[in-house]
Amino acid sequence: MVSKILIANRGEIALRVLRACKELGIPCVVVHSTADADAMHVRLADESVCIGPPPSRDSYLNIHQIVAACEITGADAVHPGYGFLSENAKFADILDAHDITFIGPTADHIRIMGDKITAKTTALELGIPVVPGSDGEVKTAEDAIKTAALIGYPVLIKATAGGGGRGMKVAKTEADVIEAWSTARTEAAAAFGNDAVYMEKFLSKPRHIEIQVFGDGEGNAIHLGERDCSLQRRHQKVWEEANSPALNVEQRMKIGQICADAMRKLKYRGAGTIEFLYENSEFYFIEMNTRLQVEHPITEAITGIDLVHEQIRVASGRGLSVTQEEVTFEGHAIECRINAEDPRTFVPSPGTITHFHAPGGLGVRIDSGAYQGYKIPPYYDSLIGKLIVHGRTRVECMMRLRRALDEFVVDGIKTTLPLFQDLVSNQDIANGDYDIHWLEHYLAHHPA
Ligand code: MV4
Repeated sequence: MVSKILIANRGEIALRVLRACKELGIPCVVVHSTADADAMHVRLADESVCIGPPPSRDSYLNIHQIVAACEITGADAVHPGYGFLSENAKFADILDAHDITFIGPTADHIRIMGDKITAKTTALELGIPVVPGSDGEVKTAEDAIKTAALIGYPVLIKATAGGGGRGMKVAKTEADVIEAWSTARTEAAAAFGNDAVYMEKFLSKPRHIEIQVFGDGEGNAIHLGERDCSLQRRHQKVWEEANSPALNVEQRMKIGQICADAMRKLKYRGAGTIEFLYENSEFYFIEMNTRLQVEHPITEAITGIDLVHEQIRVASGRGLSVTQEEVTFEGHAIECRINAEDPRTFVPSPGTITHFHAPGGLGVRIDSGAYQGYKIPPYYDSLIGKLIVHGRTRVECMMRLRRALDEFVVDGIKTTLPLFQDLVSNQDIANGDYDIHWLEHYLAHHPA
């Protein structure tokens, strides 16, 4: 049983986890860098430990400092949030060796999904549909030509150690494929210290749809439907929704059950997200994330299930609080990521928030550690909060979102709020008619 949780993260997700701990009556400790001494979650935590200077590698990524903070405070579990050490198998192993519970999957499952070739092979074996492509690594130039001819052009070459869009090369014809393969390998070796690459059919206009899964580590697993995360810029999600405007209930239940069955076979533990590209009514697995995701609140909104409570339950050996039959999907939810950035160029805009007023009312949730007078440090990502809106229908959700955006005031810094004002009134968005390229195309054609 988990008796005291150390939160190894910062910002809105540290606050999110802290709220779950407080509701469950579990004492919690936060660790923070010197740059985050004034953060909201540090004020609200039962205990806090300063673990180092601002750079992440000296603080939020410093495993030894975090383990020491557990020992000093008597924390017997760590919630890693997202980013930082959340998908670091070595960290999970080290906590295990210290008899500290990692609130997440096993180190082995993190490792399997962290290597994209192994992840894809595993997905295929578990019955999940994958993108047509090479059988594992493409090791030679001849192999690259042969595989591409079999798949059909265009093809995409991806680094096994990449993920999230890093280390990809397109080859449109046989004339390009050797150079693309060779460049991909060189860049992968330099970026990740691993030159293994694989090849896939390039899907030209897919949506990005991901399935939320949850396992108890003992062979029980459920799915919590999907999120459509197609609206992104440079692999940074901007707006996410659940359900996807592209799916009907039969499609949702079919892909969801495939994913839940796969997680049962894997004996997966904790929260996971299975990422798909979706094109011409077909799902194609690309990657699995073995952590809680930024956009988890839209799933919470439509299912009523607190995903962090579930993570803590499972980590404590108490299993899931619901069966698949008990999971229902009610209405529609949208999340807007409020970043301290220019709303057109996305250039970071750190500094002091001189005025802050968050919207409220029925169906409106704000996950943010921001407050009037808060100084956003320049060292970390620029997410300052999330606006999550829920309605009985997608139309009601959009009406409520427009109203909530009108109430939202953040002064003193630039934020992405004006972009959402534009998107909420856009006809394609109203129709749910967008793919992974839509936002970049829109921004190119709608300068400030
Ligand atoms: C692809 C693809 C098209 N075809 N794979 C980018 C992030 C990484 N998770 C996988 N990515 C892609 N893989 C095939 N076979 C297009 C992308 C892609 C993308 C995927 C999801 C969300 C946004 C994206 C933006 C550009 C490219």
